[in-house]
Amino acid sequence: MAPINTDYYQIDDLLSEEQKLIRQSVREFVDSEIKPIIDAAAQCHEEIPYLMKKLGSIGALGPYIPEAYGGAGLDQISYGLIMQELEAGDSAVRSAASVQSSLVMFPIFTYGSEEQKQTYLPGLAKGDIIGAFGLTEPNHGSDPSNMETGLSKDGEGYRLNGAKMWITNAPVCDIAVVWAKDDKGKVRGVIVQRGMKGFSSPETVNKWSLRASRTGELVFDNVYIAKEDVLPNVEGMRGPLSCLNSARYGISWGAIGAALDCYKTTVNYALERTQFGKPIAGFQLQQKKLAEMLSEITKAQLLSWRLGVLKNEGKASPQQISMAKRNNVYMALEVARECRQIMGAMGIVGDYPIMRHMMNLESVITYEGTHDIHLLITGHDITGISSFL
Ligand code: TGC
Ligand code: FAD
Repeated sequence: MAPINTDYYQIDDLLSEEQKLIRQSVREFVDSEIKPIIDAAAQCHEEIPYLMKKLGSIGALGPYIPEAYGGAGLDQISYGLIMQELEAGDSAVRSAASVQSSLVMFPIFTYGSEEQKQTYLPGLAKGDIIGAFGLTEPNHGSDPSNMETGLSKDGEGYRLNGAKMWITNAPVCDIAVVWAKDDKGKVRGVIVQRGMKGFSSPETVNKWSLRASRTGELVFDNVYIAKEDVLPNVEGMRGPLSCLNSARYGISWGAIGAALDCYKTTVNYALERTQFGKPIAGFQLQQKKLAEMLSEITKAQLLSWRLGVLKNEGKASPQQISMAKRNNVYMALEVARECRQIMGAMGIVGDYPIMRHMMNLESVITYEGTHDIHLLITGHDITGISSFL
């Protein structure tokens, strides 16, 4: 593929040498370990072998968790760039890293006891332990605060009953951070381990999206939870929603990676493919599409970079994160759809990544808060009136 300029506003000038090196090393990993096998994995609905261990070996799990707990101690822009490069490979790869980093390591690091941190974080960072995050339920997706999964007192510990649905890595997880309501109706986080009596995790099959990622349920039938397995330092919806802030931020970068992979592939194709005696890139209609794509990609890059700066300074609000997640995922999905058309019939085959990214992004625009929910979060911020109540 000929090199295509995807840094139209010289955002690279805003990155440190370390951030650029990190991006380059993850890009090389994706080029050598993911791109050659991802189409076959997605076509066969199979996970990428040893993905979590491989991600651990390049420092992509818990990049911003301190080194003392096995993380890489990196800043938030480095985390974003890692997510961007992983999702250029496939959303399933970024999903694996998002869940492990932001939805499992983040809550254990932020709300866990010292013993929980020591027990789980180093293994999660290496990919020796696979984590899952259980918030969504069969009857509660966008409104997790109405969750039904219950944590009732039983002697020194608790009993966990209920079910979570649509959970990334549920069928293969070793542990799951699960959110449930206690006897007082307070939301608590617990760490459930594979093998606990009454815990099962059936797989959700026949997905047309994120086919290289395993999705499933987490079912709890009177599972005994020792008090040591409860996250001691958080109560209420702030617990799970703060994890989502971190994951949604990473997705805002990841979506740029998927968009860039589609865009670069399509510019090259349009330059090579000849119809009516000239490259299709020479037709005004196709140039309009490419120009609009690059404009939207550039705006998304600036949004995520600025959000990363705010995050590094501890100033990013959940509402700003919602805006970036919503904007950038929609942008990527629109780019994928336009690329699919520019490539004609070639856009539908696995020789090119377009259709795979497009189908993946249909999940990404739904999970971590739907496109509508993020709009309503912004509406609430503007007006001070919640449309959810
Ligand atoms: P609301 O009354 O607004 O708030 C309840 C309490 O939570 C606090 N809070 C937040 N805290 C931190 N970060 C945020 N983003 C927060 N948003 C709200 C809030 O301050 C309040 O605290 P307190 O102490 O006053 O009680 O809540 P609500 O029930 O009206 O719901 C608001 C809503 C709809 C925005 C929220 O529930 C929501 O975001 N819904 C979408 C659900 C969602 O995103 N689920 C994602 C599941 S995980 C997933 O999809 C993983 S996919 C991973 C992959 O494979 O990559
Ligand atoms: P619903 O909440 O039923 O929404 C359906 C439609 O109604 C949407 O268009 C929505 O925008 C709209 N809607 C809902 N409420 C309103 C409102 N108030 N106003 C206007 N419109 C509204 N969850 C986890 O906890 N952990 C995971 O690891 C995880 N991984 C996932 C992996 C995949 C592949 C997928 C697809 C989902 C995953 N999810 C996970 C679940 C995901 O977070 C939910 O699907 C998402 O939050 C939406 O919930 P829902 O599907 O129940 O849709």
